[in-house]
Amino acid sequence: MKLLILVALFGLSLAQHNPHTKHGRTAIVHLFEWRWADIAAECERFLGPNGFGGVQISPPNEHIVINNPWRPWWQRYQPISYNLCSRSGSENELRDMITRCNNVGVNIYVDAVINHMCGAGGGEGTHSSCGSWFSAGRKDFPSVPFTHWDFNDHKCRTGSGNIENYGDANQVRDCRLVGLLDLALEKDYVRGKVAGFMNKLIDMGVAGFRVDACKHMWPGDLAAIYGRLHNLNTKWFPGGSRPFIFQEVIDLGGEPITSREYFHLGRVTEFKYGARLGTIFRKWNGEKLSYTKNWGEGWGFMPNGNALVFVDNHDNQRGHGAGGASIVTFWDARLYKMAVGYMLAHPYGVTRVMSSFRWNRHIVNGKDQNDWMGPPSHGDGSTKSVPINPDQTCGDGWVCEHRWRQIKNMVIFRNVVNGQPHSNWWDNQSNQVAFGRGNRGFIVFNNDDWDLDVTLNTGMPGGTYCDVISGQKEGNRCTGKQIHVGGDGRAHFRISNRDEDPFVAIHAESKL
Ligand code: AAO
Repeated sequence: MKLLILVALFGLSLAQHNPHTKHGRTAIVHLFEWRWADIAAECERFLGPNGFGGVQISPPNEHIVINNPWRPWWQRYQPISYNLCSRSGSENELRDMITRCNNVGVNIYVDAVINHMCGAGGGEGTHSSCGSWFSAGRKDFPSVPFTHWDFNDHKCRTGSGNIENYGDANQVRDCRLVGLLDLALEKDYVRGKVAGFMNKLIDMGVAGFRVDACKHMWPGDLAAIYGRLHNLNTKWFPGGSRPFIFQEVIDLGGEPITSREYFHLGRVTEFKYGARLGTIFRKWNGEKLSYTKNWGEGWGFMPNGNALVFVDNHDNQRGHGAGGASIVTFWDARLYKMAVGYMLAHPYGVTRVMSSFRWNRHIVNGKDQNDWMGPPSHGDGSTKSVPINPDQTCGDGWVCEHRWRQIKNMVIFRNVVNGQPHSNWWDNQSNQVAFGRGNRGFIVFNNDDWDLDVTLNTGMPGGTYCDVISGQKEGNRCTGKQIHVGGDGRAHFRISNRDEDPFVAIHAESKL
């Protein structure tokens, strides 16, 4: 019995499932490829004031610099060292960002690329973001330092040295993912270097990590590395807080490696969520929104306490990774706002909002020829900063989905309804649905090709509420639709299928 309690306590102390968001905040945003200086400003001028809980940043460590194709976004997934200088900025800029974001209650989560270094064909020289010399051919990275002893090639049993078959768990873990030099994480020395890198960031004040390519690392090796991580910096977090860990594992079924193997280590990305939600909102394969009455675990997704969910991510918005053509992105803005709205209204999982840059999408036979294109850049390849337009949108090719009124207001909605149960479900057995979150919020969707006109029990106290999709509450008035909830909690909703955004949401703080 005593032993059991000990085991349970130990398990809890290792449990890195809590995002440690402050002030009851519930959503994080991936500011993909943003510069540190821009993120710092965004925390202060927008994310803090609008209740965002945290930012997932692009990999902060030194990476390869590639000329052909010209400075692709994915060069940052090819580490050269753990020096903290990258396309997003210097170590000083990184530190300044972490401090300024923490000071306004916005956490920073680092995208940690620890499975591998650069591609085996990455050449030799100083074409790296801090100018460190390296040789991919000799597997020599002196500024870590890693040498050929620190890589897995001796363990890999495929002819090419690459992963050839996802049906074989050994090669998925011991061979090279798309030719990337695979680190020997079983070695104490390598674990120490990786943990040192992560600890430096923890001490600087980050709240946790998105760990890249976890399917390609043995859970035991990850447990050993996570076990060496410091607690979070007590300047901003309660004593004893473990770093939040969310692990990228693509599990759509059909492979021997499952998400479940990683549950005890932290949260895991639920890729089924966006793939299925995209199919539903696109109405493919006969899917209907009304089928989502039991959305979440009822759909075979992982347990709620393990899930990190998103509509799209930086890979599958451009055909990398997994999810396929069903994934909805900013390119399908009307559907996208509804899908993100649905995610943020629904209690399942820790939610991540995507914030993208535009690129010259050019699809031939289903494949985007420009899926490599990096962020908006100057002629020398340096990333452009993010200008804010008078209407609060972003310029220069930055999409800033997180600033779209509908999405920003649903992030606030999620905070307002936090902890409330999924309630008062209604559907028309087609693509019109509604649900509430206790007595704190209510949302209605019309994804059918005809109008919605119905009176529903919202569960909300009587009064006049501002719809936060067509507008919002400003002072004593609504800039968009008004919804009148009677003393009995019932309200009448009309949503034309031709409305700019065919959904309506109200919450306790949008009441006049
Ligand atoms: C670049 C070049 C390569 C070159 C390499 C080395 O593009 O041509 O060989 O450099 O020189 C990113 C880019 C890569 C890029 C890399 C390094 O996406 O194009 O390579 O940086 O610069 C797998 C992994 C997953 C990974 C995903 C992209 O499991 O971890 O591939 N995502 C992360 C990052 C990503 C990054 C890396 C990892 C590497 O988010 O940005 O790569 O750091 C199956 C498997 C999945 C597998 C996919 C794709 O998915 O299940 O595990 O993901 O295949 O290979 C159905 C199935 C579904 C299946 C899918 C696709 O949907 O249900 O399971 O089909 O077949």
